[in-house]
Parts: sequence; structure tokens; C-alpha cells
Amino acid sequence: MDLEGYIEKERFAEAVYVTRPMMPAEAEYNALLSNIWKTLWLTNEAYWHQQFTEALKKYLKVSELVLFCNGTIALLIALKILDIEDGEVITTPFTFPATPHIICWNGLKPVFCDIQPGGYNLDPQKVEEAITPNTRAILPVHVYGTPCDVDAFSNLSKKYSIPVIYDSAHTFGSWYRGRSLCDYGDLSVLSFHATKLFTTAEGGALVCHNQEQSKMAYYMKNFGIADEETVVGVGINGKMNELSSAFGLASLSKVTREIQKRKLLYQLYCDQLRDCAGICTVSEPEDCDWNYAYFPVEVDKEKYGISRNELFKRLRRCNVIVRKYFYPLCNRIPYYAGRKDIPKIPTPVADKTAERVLCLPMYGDLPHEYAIKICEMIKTFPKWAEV
Ligand code: T4K
Repeated sequence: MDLEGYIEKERFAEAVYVTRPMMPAEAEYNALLSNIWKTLWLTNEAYWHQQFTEALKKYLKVSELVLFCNGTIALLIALKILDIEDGEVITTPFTFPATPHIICWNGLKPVFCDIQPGGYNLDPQKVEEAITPNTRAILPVHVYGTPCDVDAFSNLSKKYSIPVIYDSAHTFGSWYRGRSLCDYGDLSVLSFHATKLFTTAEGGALVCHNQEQSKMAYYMKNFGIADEETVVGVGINGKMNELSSAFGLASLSKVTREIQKRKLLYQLYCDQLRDCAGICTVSEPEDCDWNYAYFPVEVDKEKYGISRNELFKRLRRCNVIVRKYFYPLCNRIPYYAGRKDIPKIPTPVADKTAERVLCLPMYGDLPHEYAIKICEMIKTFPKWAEV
């Protein structure tokens, strides 16, 4: 059989996506919605917003948390809360474009540093080398829900008096040394987008460490309004509405089971791909109860026989909607690459990783036989050389 014949025979009849949202039980969500129909309160921090905020604080074991309409606006406001108004913010290129974009939306300059060898997160050593008198903040990302070197970043923060804001978009349900991974740094931001392990369709949250910060966050996400007649400063509309809040509230009880199901899938994928030369699976992070948010593999063309891009194409033709999270690197996006004022720091580890990484489908309801079949495809494809 040739490759065409194999794809024709084996391809999934319907798309198998990289992720699917964890939905609340429909009846449970509908029961919460009835209160909205009764009260006609749709937004502006009403009943479900308050209930959801308290439930999340309890679940994540954090004292201050503010809900947002999405993670991007929460990140935007995080820099404002810390009064970072000019200069540079050091970040990773191996992330979703939202991370550097919010630095620019704040009129600041993103400085991209490399990631750690053997991992996916910003390298604190490279960050220290990039610190200048213009550095105002460090913005690392806990990529795939795996913990950054929080000790090293905390030390840099103290040594240079620079705040650390974590992009914790992927961390919901990850616990590091017994503490929620989104609870580190000066501020930390979660995303509840539909593609995230825990979702409110669109949504996000800012984890703060004192009441002053969360009060500022409340003002800033509500046009700077403190009360009917007081506007304390410049704000934006970053509020989460009641439908999203109720959705999150009704979903919360399902998270533990979702993570258990993902863990089984993780183990299955690792078992199936263990002997597949040139396909490297992600290791479980140390000291961490991980959330298994993503399942990235790295393709070593020399050993595997075909490139990541060719594997991507073949899986896509088989209706497996894999994603190259995160390719292209943010520092290779033409806008950032073309900005003459951004220092061009080499990022060889991130460059290599972005050329090799591929995220396989990972969500609690993914049937095990689908995962096995995807692994069979991956193991079979090298039979046919890349042309
Ligand atoms: N920082 C980081 C590190 C992030 O990863 C993100 C978001 C942010 C910040 C910003 O947070 P938010 O402002 O979004 O809260 C997605 C998401 O749009 C984005 O939120 C996410 N990161 C990023 C990693 O992925 P796409 O372009 O891959 O999404 P899309 O529409 O192609 O969806 C991927 C797959 O998910 C689909 O093939 C099927 C499934 N899906 C998607 C949606 C939207 C569903 O099953 N149902 C759905 O409703 O960007």
C-alpha cells in the first residue's frame, strides 16, 4: 500500500480536534441560567459573577482573584496595575501572540529571550543577561501548564527590583509544590478560553496578592469607575458577564475528573510512542501535580525519517487537527522581527523547538482508541519517505 492508500483507508471520518471544551452538565447550567431570566442581570459583576469569584478563590486557594472577559485584557491590566508605563518587558517568544501584544498595547517594548534547553519555558539565565536599566518587568509563561523556574525568577525580581507577571493562561489545575501554579509572581493571569482545560467560552482572571491590587483591577476593568459619580482613572471594559460566570461555576466540579482523564490519555500516548524513534514526548514536570493541558511531541527528523511539517500534513490529511503550538515564534512574526528598536537576542533553543513541536489531540473525552490510532499513524508514516 502507498501513502495515499493508507490515508484513504485510515483517515478519521470526522475531524479529531486538538482540544474540545469541557462543558458543564446542561441541566446544571440551565438551572443557573434561570436566575438570570428571573433577575434580568446580565453583567456588571452581578450574582453569578460574585459566586464564581468566591468559588474560584476557594478552588485555587488564592486570596485575591478578579474575573475578566478574557485573559488578554487581564494581562493588559496587570501591567497597568503595576504602573509600568515605559521601557522594556522581557518575555518568551515561545507563546501565543497575546503575550507580546499586550506589552505593545501598553506602549512598552517586548524583549524576547530564549527558553530553557529541555523545556518550554523562559530561561532565567538568559533573562538576567538581557536586563538593562530600561527593564520594567519580566513576563514568563507557564507553557502547557508546566511550571517556570519560579525560584530563579523570584530571585531576579528581588535582585533587580523588577516585578514578575506570569502568563498563567495554561495553568488551571496545575499545582506546584502544593500551591496553585497561578499563585506565583507579583501578578498572574489565567485564560478561560474555549480551548483551555477549564473554560467559560471567553474569560480570564487576574490573581492578585493584596486588596489594593484587586481593587485597582476592579476599577480598571470597569472603565475606571469606583461608584456612580467617581471615576478614579483610565479604565477599559474587561468584565466577565453573567452567562460566562454561570458556565464556569457549573463546570468547576468537573475539573478533577477532567484532569484524571487527561492523565490516562497522557500515559497512553507515552506508552504508545515510547519506542517510536525520533518522537520525543513531554515529561511530567517535577514537584508538580500537572494538569495535562496539552500533549506536545517533538519530531527529530534525523531519527524519525520525516519532518514535523510533513507529519503535520499527513495527520491533517487523516483528519487529525494537530496544532503547531507555538509556531511561528513571536520574535519571528514579521511585525516583531521588523521592529528595529527591539534587541535581536538569539533564541536558538526556541527556534529549534518551534520547528519540531506538534500538539496532539488532548481532552478528557478523547476516546482511547482514537489516541491509539493516532499513534499507529505516527508510527507507520515513516514507511513512506518525505518527497
Ligand atoms: N497567553 C497564552 C499563553 C495563551 O495561550 C493565550 C490564549 C492567551 C494568553 C490569551 O488568552 P485569551 O485572551 O484567549 O483568554 C487558541 C485560543 O484562541 C487562544 O485563546 C489560546 N491561547 C490559543 C493557545 O489557542 P486557536 O487559533 O488555536 O483556536 P482555534 O479556534 O483554532 O481552536 C483550536 C481548537 O479548539 C479547534 O480546532 C477546535 C477546538 N475548539 C475551539 C473553539 C474556539 C472547540 O472545540 N470549540 C471552540 O469553541 O487559538
